[in-house]
Amino acid sequence: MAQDLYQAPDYFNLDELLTEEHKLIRDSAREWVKRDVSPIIEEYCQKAEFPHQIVKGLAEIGAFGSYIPEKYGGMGLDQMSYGLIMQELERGDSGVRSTASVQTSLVMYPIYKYGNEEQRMKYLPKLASGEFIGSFGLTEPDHGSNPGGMVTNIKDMGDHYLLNGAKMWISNAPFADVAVVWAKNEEGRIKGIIVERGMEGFSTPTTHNKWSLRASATGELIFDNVKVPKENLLPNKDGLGAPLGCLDSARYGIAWGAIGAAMDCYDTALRYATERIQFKKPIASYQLQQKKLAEMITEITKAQLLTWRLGTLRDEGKATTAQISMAKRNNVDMALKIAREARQVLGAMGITGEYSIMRHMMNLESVITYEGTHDIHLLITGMDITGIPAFK
Ligand code: TGC
Ligand code: FAD
Repeated sequence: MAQDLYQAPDYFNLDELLTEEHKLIRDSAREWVKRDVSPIIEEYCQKAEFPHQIVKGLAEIGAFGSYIPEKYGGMGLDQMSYGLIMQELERGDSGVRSTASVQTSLVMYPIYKYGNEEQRMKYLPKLASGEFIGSFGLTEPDHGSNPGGMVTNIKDMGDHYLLNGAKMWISNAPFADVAVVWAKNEEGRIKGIIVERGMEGFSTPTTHNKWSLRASATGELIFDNVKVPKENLLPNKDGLGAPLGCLDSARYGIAWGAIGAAMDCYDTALRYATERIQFKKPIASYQLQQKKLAEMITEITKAQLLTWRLGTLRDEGKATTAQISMAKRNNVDMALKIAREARQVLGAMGITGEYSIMRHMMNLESVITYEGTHDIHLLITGMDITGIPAFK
């Protein structure tokens, strides 16, 4: 990749709405991405390999457990800070943000929120430091948008649970040390259970040949009569609401992350347009290119304002599932459209790994699908405003 010359756009002076601490946290994540992610990420994407060497740095900048209390190894930060870190990580690469959002919102959060004190003390500090990497198993081969139909199940065997079933499309699965897995008990009630690598009958095959999120490892979680100790069951919540509660947190992070990807595409296209000469003038001097750039910064600014407000509501404990869903849907869609436009501004150069745009564009095709597809989020808004669920 060409040298990282990124300058973050802030058209409506949103920095003035952030505290000094927010800016410090954001800037240290930004510097880390510039120093430790940008120089290597293209190579790892091309190789379709997760860059394990970034795990320590992710832990150091507070990307693992940003808002989990310090007692458990987290950073005890507010939601705005968590969002800003996710924005900076996805500015580097959606796969890097994915690793952090799964670890924080989908693994540490359920253990913190639904687990008991022993489970918190056993797992959270190791996940916060990056000694353990976690994964979250909700999606199944036959149950993606409809996780409530899952067939993965646990049977109470007296001194342990017997776990059977399979999860698919699971981020971090191929090397995760622990997995928070959602399964039905004999009464058909959904429960969360912590499965550890090495348990007999538990395997995690890698999903190959992805054109998207190539620097993030994706795989399956297969459970063939896995004996899971009783103490690994998350005791404090059950039902579909338990995993959906984790998704609120992860979708919130994605709403911020997508802005990061969009800002990087816009910044790259703006610089390129001012430097690239055609017909003896910079292409930025042509109205068609200006229209593209003007629309991009407008959409980014609208998303920044929406998401800053969402962060404020979340810090006040008032953000609803439907508000988070709208921000995830809007921002990812916005980022994907900007990536496509920005790629065109770069002409043929836009398809190469010299620039980050094509990589963002391909990554965003996953981001618009996971954590609820664009369509599912439209239906969540539809249900919220009409009171009528149109999923079924
Ligand atoms: P529904 O009947 O609406 O709800 C079932 C129960 O859940 C409760 N509930 C919530 N509770 C807490 N937080 C929320 N956000 C909640 N939303 C709903 C609800 O009150 C109800 O409770 P109860 O007590 O009555 O049982 O459920 P439904 O089956 O009709 O489904 C609704 C729908 C379609 C919106 C939901 O299933 C959905 O969101 N589907 C999308 C699936 C999805 O997003 N999967 C993501 C998998 S994880 C992932 O993609 C990670 S990618 C990570 C990365 O790499 O970054
Ligand atoms: P489907 O549910 O089969 O949907 C296919 C199409 O039908 C979509 O366009 C959808 O919008 C549409 N559709 C479905 N239902 C309706 C409806 N009622 N009305 C209208 N249209 C509908 N999952 C995890 O549990 N953990 C992870 O860590 C994880 N990581 C992922 C990483 C990657 C790279 C990817 C691509 C996915 C990941 N997922 C993960 C899975 C992801 O959450 C699912 O792919 C997603 O929820 C959609 O499910 P599906 O792919 O089975 O699509």
